[in-house]
Amino acid sequence: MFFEILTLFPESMEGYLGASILGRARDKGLVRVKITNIRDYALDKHQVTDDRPYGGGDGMLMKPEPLAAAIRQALPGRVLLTSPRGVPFNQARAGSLTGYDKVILVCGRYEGVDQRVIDLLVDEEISIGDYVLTGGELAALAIIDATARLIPGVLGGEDSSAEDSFSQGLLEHSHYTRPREFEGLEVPEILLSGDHARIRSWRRMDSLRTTLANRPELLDSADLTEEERTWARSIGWKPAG
Ligand code: 4FV
Repeated sequence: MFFEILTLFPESMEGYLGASILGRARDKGLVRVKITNIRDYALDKHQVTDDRPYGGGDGMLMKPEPLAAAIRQALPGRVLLTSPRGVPFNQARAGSLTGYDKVILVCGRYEGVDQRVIDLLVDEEISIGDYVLTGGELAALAIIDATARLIPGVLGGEDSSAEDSFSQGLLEHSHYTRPREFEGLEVPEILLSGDHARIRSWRRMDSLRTTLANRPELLDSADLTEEERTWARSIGWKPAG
């Protein structure tokens, strides 16, 4: 899979994209990442990439010409603009992005970009959360990370996406490793039992408990057995509707 990132701060991306799992995936050729500096497409002598907003208001905007030229040189590909106005990014969207040969990630800066670039060249605006960043670079990294790790072969044996939060519509169960006792806290006995059926159901209950505590709305769309629904209600779940 090929990701091309369009940014005014290419230096801010290399570190993360060169490390650990993503770095190895690039070395293995499973993931290709090209980082393009939008300023290289600002053709005036001062390579200006921002300007004041029509209609007044604070802050600056990304000029259309350099951005449009940078996007066009990267085509063909699925063009995503990272922006707080965007459709919420989630695990399902990460999964569907693996279906594209190339994804082009446009990193906004300043107050945003000229709307005409969005109308002419952006396939979708995508948001990683209801807060405002100084730039879209972190959002682009999050989208690449969440998508790349779903590509077969990217996660080695030590990791697997099968048990991921959201993979079963619930938050992930709690995890424990050695030592058995840490600062007075023991590992739940059942996890030491070797009884995999009982361990699986403990983990399922733990996922339900954690999901009810942190993301109760997920329970309404999760695929639960009748027994799990009864148990979830017994610990306080109030199904919507
Ligand atoms: C953002 C987000 C985000 C807004 C102004 C870039 C910044 C600046 N991107 N999810 N939340 N972007 O805050 O994706 O242009």
